[in-house]
Amino acid sequence: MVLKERQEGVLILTLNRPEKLNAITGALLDELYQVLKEAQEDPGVRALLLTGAGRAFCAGQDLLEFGEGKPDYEAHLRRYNRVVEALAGLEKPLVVAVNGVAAGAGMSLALWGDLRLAALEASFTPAFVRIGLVPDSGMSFLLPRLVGFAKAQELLLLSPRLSAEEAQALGLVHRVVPGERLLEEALALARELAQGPTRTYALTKKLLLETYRLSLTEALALEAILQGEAGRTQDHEEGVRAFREKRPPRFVGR
Ligand code: T3D
Repeated sequence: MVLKERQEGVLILTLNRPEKLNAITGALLDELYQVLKEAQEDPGVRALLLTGAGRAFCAGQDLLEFGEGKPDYEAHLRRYNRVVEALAGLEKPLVVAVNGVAAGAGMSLALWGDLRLAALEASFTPAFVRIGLVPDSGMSFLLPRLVGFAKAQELLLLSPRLSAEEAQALGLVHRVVPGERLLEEALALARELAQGPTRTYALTKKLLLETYRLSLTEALALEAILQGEAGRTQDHEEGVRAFREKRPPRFVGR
């Protein structure tokens, strides 16, 4: 259900249930969690790229997974939450290539990307409220941070279907490209990141997430601690040396 392909330092993950618009099942969540955990621990993986097979990125929870029965939502969400924690805590950059519709938890997955590209024909819809559910998979946390509280209220209560360009105007997407160039552009970006100072990316991601809940004084203290850590990396040394020698740096990710 999750295809994996390695291209140099980039791990490409493709949600692969195209006949179901890559809708999420418990089994898919467990597989995704496993793959993310392995990627986190593998020093050879220095950037990830997530996309969907077929015409959709991901239609969110598979609404037919539980047949006529109702799932125990609280228990089911624990399977979601560990994936979201793995994405949020991923110490490597994640590029997301939204190739088609991203709905519900599928939209959340897309938003957890550090850099988000969308095909011109992609679309985004929170979807939760349309089936009487509250936002989950981190959507209530991330959306107001990305678009502001007022816009998040509107998106979550009305659940419109946004075009890729509308999503870009709101800051949900960084770049919109023609569908036929999406993977090529996303891969070029992931490759660029895979050559970068991986540890520094991890620390930068951590700062961006953490400082939201901190006071200025606490945020400055955390910056100092993490700068201390970044300053001890080989990549920092190399960056400064390369600057002095007027040449591009050769980062090793440590
Ligand atoms: O534990 C829990 O369950 C709680 C967790 C919740 C997390 C969530 O993600 S809640 C939100 C769940 N997702 C949705 O509500 C989205 C439902 N789907 C749609 O609104 C639309 O299908 C789309 C906007 C995604 C795409 O629309 P469109 O017009 O491009 O395609 P379509 O014709 O509606 O769908 C094509 C097929 O995919 C269709 O099947 P069929 O008729 O060809 O056999 C449709 O039923 C199927 N499909 C689409 N979304 C889902 C799905 N099948 C199962 N689950 C889906 N989410």
